[in-house]
Amino acid sequence: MFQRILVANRGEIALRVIRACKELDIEVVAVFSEADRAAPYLEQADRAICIGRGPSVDSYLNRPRIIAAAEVADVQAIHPGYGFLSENPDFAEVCRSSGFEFIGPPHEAIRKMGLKTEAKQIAAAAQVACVPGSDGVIANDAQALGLARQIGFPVLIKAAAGGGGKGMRLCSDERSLASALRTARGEAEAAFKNPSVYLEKFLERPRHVEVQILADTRDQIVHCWDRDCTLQRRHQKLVEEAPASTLTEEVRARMGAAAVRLARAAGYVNAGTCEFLVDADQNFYFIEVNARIQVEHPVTEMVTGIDLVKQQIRIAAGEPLPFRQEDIAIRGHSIQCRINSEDPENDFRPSPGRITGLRIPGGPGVRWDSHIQVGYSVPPFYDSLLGKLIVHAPTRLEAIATMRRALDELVIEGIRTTIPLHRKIMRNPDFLAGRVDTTWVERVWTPRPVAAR
Ligand code: MV4
Repeated sequence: MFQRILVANRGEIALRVIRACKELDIEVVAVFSEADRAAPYLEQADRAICIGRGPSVDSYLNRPRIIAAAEVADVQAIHPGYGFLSENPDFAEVCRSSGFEFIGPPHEAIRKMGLKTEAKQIAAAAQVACVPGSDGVIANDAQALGLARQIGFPVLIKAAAGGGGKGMRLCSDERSLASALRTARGEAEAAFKNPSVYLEKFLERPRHVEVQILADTRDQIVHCWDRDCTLQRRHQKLVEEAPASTLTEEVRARMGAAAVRLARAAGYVNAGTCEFLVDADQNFYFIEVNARIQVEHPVTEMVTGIDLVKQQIRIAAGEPLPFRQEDIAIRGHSIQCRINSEDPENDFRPSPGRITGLRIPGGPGVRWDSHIQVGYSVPPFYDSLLGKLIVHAPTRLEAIATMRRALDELVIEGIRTTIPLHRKIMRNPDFLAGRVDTTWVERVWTPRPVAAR
């Protein structure tokens, strides 16, 4: 096992990795930007090293600085967390070539999964159903038109190097296809330095269900069942649940098996997620792989009892998975609400600033994963996640009741947060009945002028 690990991240996920290291009796080195110098979680690391100025490009995205910190601190491995460099295949490769284990997939697997067209081709070869669409990137307008006519409009044009909803373009008729392709290529080039796009049938109002994977370096691959992440706003998830309550046990088992086949075909190692869209008839279609630990990983931990971050570290150290598929059961139901420093009354405008008061919820079935403290100032440079409120109870309705109670206990003063929105969602009849889809938050919770209703 490693003696010392560097955490190349900040905020709640940095603290989450620090906590896992403590429990594994591994020394942990944090890095921080000048904007995070006073962050209280840094004291929980054994050592903290400044890697540059506030803006991410000068610090958490600055690869030479992070590698230099790893050398100075003499660590054996680097945990990238999520976001920042976590899915950058070049960084993973540089870690390994600099003598540090990258706590994530092999750089070859990250590279393959980063190209959504390649991930889909691997999935299709592994008999995993994909959304009907182009086999690979679009070569020219004529090819796109022929294909769109075949699968039928509306179609969705997606950036091959995109993901997470970035660089998507909806096209509902033949007339606008050429211009939609041109715009999508331009956006893809600007955002990802890669103009390649592919085409898919547009699924109306799908649910977003993902399967958690763990793969060790000895060819053992298991899934840890599923999460429902349908509640999103502008591709930012708001509420996540495990298990996905709308799936039948038969569909759930087939989806897990499909995710394992895909991971095996991709040569995947460490923790990862296979994302699927699910239609009203429970048909599921693979869309992309997330080659990292995800923000929503705690709901899976709560229902399976598996510590995914500790497993990531053990896998990177070459240890075999300590369980088999048949040992992984779902116990009860878990829900996570993402608490952001954003004003839901004002188009979710970021609300950085100083936290002047804080009451953290507790009691049975409640978990609070957060780096914030009273007196802590939320810097303006990074994403707005303040913390994750997670609950676990025997059933979905009991979990919602626990979440309501925990949200009422949670008080964050000094800045605006998404807590009031979550309190309303947890009392909404459509949410209680599971009658939501990926367009629901924007349809129901976006304030519109009265005349437009
Ligand atoms: C889709 C889709 C409908 N049809 N693909 C958005 C995030 C990215 N991972 C995939 N996304 C979508 N892909 C087809 N062929 C609708 C979405 C989508 C969505 C998916 C999951 C959760 C929220 C969403 C919100 C808008 C669009």
